Formats: sequence, C-alpha cells, structure tokens
Amino acid sequence: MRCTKCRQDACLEIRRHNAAFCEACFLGFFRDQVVRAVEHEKMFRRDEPVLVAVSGGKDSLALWDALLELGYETTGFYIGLGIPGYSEPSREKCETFAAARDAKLLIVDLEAEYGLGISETAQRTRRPACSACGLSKRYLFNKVAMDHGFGVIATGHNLDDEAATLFGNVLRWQTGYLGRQAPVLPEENGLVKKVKPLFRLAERETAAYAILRGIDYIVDECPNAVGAKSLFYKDLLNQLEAASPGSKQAFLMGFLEHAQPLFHAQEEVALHPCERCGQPTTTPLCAFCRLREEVARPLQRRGRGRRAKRWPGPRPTPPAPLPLREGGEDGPTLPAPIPDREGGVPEARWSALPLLVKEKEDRALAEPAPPFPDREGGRGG
Ligand code: Q46
Ligand code: ZN
Repeated sequence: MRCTKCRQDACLEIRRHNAAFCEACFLGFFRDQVVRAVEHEKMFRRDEPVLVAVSGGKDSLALWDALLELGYETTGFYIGLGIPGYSEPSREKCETFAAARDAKLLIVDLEAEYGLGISETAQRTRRPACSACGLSKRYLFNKVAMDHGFGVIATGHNLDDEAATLFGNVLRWQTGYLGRQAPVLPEENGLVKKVKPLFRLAERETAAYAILRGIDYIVDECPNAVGAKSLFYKDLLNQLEAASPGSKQAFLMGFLEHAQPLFHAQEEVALHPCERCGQPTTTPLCAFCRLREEVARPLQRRGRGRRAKRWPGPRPTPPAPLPLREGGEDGPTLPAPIPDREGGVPEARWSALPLLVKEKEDRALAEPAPPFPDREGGRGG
C-alpha cells in the first residue's frame, strides 16, 4: 500500500478518508487535524496559555505532544486519583513525558490534598468509582484552571470517545447531555472554557501517533473501566465502522452540525458560587463539597436504617478490603514499557504498527458482545 501523499510505503490506512499514510505524512495529517479543530472551532489562540489534562494514557499525551510540537503554550495537569496499581504508573508516565520535553506539569493528589482517593471514596460512599472520579475531575479541572489563571482546559477525548458518548446519550435521549456535548464548551458563569482538540481523530490514530512519536504511555485501562458501558458502545460502533467506514465520523459530525444546536438551545441552567468553595453549582453546596462531607462522616452514621429495609434477610457480605497500595500484588498487571523512547520508534515496533493498531479493532470484532453492563463508566483524557 502506498502513501496517498508521497507514494512511499504506507504504514497506516485510514479507510474513512480513503487514504493511507507513511510515517512522516501521517504525523503531518495528525497535526493538521489538530490545528483544524483548534482553529475552525476557535478553541484557543496560539499565544493563549492552555491547561492540558493528562492521565498518562495515549490520547492525552498524544494531544500534549502535538500541541507542544505545534508551538502552542501548554501546561500539563495530572490528577492523582488514588487507584492502586494504576495511579502510580500513570503519574510516572506524565512526569517522564514532561521532564523529557522540559514542559510544565501541575499535579494534584486527590487523596493527599482532599482525602478523596477514588477507591477509598467509592468504598466509603458506596458510589460507583467512576461517579466519584468524574465528579472530582470535572471539579478540579475547573478549579485548577481558574486558580492558575488558565482560560481554557483541553482534554484528550477522541472521535471514538465522542461517538460512544453520543450513542449512549441518544439511546436514552439524555437531552441535557446532548445539549452540552460539543468540542468546545464556552466559558460561562465561573466555568472555564473546555475543548477537545482530538475530536476529529480516531482512537487508533492517536495510538499510532503515540507509537510513532515514541511516547511512553500507560497501556492498561483504569481497572474501574472494566464493564463500562462506554467500552461496550465503542465495540458496537467499531463493528459498524468495519462494515461501513466513515459511519462513526458521520454520526458525530452530523449530530454536531444538525442536532446539537437544537438541544443546546433548550439548555438553561442557573449557576451560582458554592457556599463553601466558590466553584459554580446549581445547589447551595457543590457536589464536590458534598462528597467531601460524605466521606468525612463517621462510617457508622451513614445509611442508618436503610440497610435493614433493603436487606431484610442475612447481612450483606462486607466489601472486599482495599487492594495493597505498594507492590501492586492485587492490582492489574502493569504494562510493559515501550522500549527506546529516545531513539524514536524501534524498527520492530515500526514494522508492526499497522498490525498493532488494527489488532484492537479485530479483537473487538472477534469477541462476542458482553452482557449489557449495569453501570456508567467513562475514560480519561
Ligand atoms: S479513570 Fe475514573 Fe475513568 Fe477509572 S475511575 Fe472510572 S472515570 S474508569 S476515565
Ligand atoms: Zn464547593
């Protein structure tokens, strides 16, 4: 297969564009798509400081790398979520990335600074981990951006993420969420502008970019993502895409062009400062401050009386103890590091690239659909 642009050997086919690219032309294509998103959607100016939310995963680090390469003024922002076996290596990936590029990285540790490590918070409040996590991330993105004088925060959400979110919201006609699903959420009422510069690029393209650029990212998903609906929707959309290339992009772009403005017009939410922390909210105390209260409450006082109603029979099994933090014996297997960061992509890795990025899609198609999961999940940028 030949590169559509330069006729050299191609390393990656992009069927929805009816194109294939060699390494150099693919990196150019990727950066062009980022610039197109930033400029066309008026996300930020070239001289405007941007806070880039990074998780240590391929998408957010690919985004940060592309913005740095393109000369944008960026600072990374990492949140230590307190998820054993996952948070420590993901933080290391971000720190190594930033150090290698002499880029500034802000770090907030939820557990140390707020007493809200996600695994422990989930246990103490009996909430799904992703609910506490999403709430905390949204809060800190806004607060840290404001505290440090950033007018805009960028996340690594890609085309697949956005299409899967849209699919889920359409399935249940979540009109409020549909009105707020956009590559740019403007600054308003104490909320900092939020942007998604990768929304035109598919997940396998961000993976290819990260591999070709030699970015050492955390390969494993967060352990709490197992069984998330969003992954199930992605699998469904990948099957659709394999049968009809371009479907995912048409689904998302068509929505953004034709339908999103109609849902957005219906959205009118009055925000005011939280009585405790000053962040915007619709209630007297914001959800984050209420979560902190809930976690700080003594365990024996929470839910008194409710358990007897729900469980009239024998007492339920108590939750499993928290996995060990050090050593990771109970955590997920850590990914093997990508070798040879400094020297670019090693030859073996380079020649395997089309297979690597295709492998995930093939796996999704080969595996039977999992039973319908029963909880919401999400992903990081
Ligand atoms: S990090 Fe957080 Fe995701 Fe892990 S706990 Fe769930 S929401 S799955 S993006
Ligand atoms: Zn608050």
